[in-house]
Amino acid sequence: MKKILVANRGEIALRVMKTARKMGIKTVAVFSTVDRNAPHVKYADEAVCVGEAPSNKSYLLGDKIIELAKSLNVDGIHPGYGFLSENAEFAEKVEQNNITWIGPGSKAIRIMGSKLAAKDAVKDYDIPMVPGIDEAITDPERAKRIAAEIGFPILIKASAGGGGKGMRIVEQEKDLEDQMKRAISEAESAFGDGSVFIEKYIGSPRHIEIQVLSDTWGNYLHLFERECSIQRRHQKVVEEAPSVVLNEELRQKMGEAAVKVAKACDYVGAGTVEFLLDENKNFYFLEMNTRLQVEHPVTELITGIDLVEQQIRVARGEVLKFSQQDLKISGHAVELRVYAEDPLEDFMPSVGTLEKYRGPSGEGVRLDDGFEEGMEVPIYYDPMLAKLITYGKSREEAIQRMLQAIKDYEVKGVSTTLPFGKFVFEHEAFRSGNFDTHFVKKYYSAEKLQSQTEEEARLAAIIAIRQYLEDREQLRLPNN
Ligand code: MV4
Repeated sequence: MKKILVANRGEIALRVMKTARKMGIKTVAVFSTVDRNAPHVKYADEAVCVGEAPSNKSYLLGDKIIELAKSLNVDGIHPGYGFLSENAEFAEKVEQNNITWIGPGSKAIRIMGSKLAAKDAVKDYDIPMVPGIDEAITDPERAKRIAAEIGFPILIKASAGGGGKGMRIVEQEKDLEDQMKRAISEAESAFGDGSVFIEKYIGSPRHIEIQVLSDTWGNYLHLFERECSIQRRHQKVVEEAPSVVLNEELRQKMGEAAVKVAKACDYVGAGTVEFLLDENKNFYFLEMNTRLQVEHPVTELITGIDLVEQQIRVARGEVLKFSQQDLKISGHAVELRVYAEDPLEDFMPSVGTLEKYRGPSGEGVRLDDGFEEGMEVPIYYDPMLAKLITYGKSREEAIQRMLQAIKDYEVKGVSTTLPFGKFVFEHEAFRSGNFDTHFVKKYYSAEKLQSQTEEEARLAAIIAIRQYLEDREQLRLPNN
């Protein structure tokens, strides 16, 4: 493989290209008109414009991207995350055009794109599932019987949904029929597929996911877990590896279950198996993400494995050069997603120009970003500016480095989630490890962040005055 095209933008396009370059592979960037001067375009060896700013006129134009790839003699396409990364037809077309798809096969993408198909695929593999049903349901009477069996509250989920879309909690039987009708029509209009199913509602779960990796020769590995419970509206904001709640035994069990899920769909490459972990540390398979995930760096830092390099090697048909026994967790990593959003205004996207943009650096600090000072934050795409990742020998050291890095990060012109990150990393619940997916809802409010910031400013002022008075005393500065 001599040349790869990265069908993406922003930090992930850059991140993929960096590994390609390290491996001696040439890179091709695609870009929309608003991204003409973006870092991923400047970094690439070659770059082509695919279209106008809206994604469906540029980064989502699969056929056009394949044509461009062919005309530039590209050997492989890496889709990053989002956009075309979980589009089975696109993956197929890439391969049909004799270009290597750097991702899992279309079969795995298709199965895992449907929650019911996923449940069906793994059913013979002895994987813990949330109590519930594994087929679409439309009859309210049947739903009532099933709900009575598993017990309220229950959760109605859309088979085609993902990231929490189309989910409804039902507390009692009298609401079930109505909620089910709504869920079906919502799923119908949102996904063009009205299939819904029922599960027991797990009230205070942690979201733990396992990184898996496999080659085309039948070797499957897991690279341990990531803790992703700190999220708001199904958008992750803080991730870490390893999780503080897993012991060796549970880690091994979940890792083995994740590998089985990967085997069940003949998975190839890097993928992620999501689980819920309840208060009693029972885990349940939720879904599999058939792409490189945003939060992959925390896994890279604790394992020393470059996941993009492995994706490329596997796509080239190489055998994985390490086994499960070779993999060890070393140290601890935390990640903060830095969004151009205002944490004081309910995380509204904050558009504008990066009048000042200086990222932190230092020992144990990794910054995956795709922006530069002076750039405008486009309104057309995800407003994530950067991922700030810190590493330490211990969790405490990783957190301390994170807090210092947040302090050192200078952004002017847009609001960011940096102050929110500080709030999380300083919070007692996060520090103690005693939190679940309700962390943000339970502990965060704009008022708390505001008063915390004001209190810090007040203390800083007191310290400055004290220092001034002390200096004046010692230096016998003129008292004017
Ligand atoms: C659940 C659940 C509780 N019980 N399923 C949300 C996104 C989708 N991937 C699955 N999700 C959930 N499924 C049962 N049976 C709670 C969630 C959930 C959640 C899961 C992971 C991370 C954050 C979450 C936030 C709210 C709800």
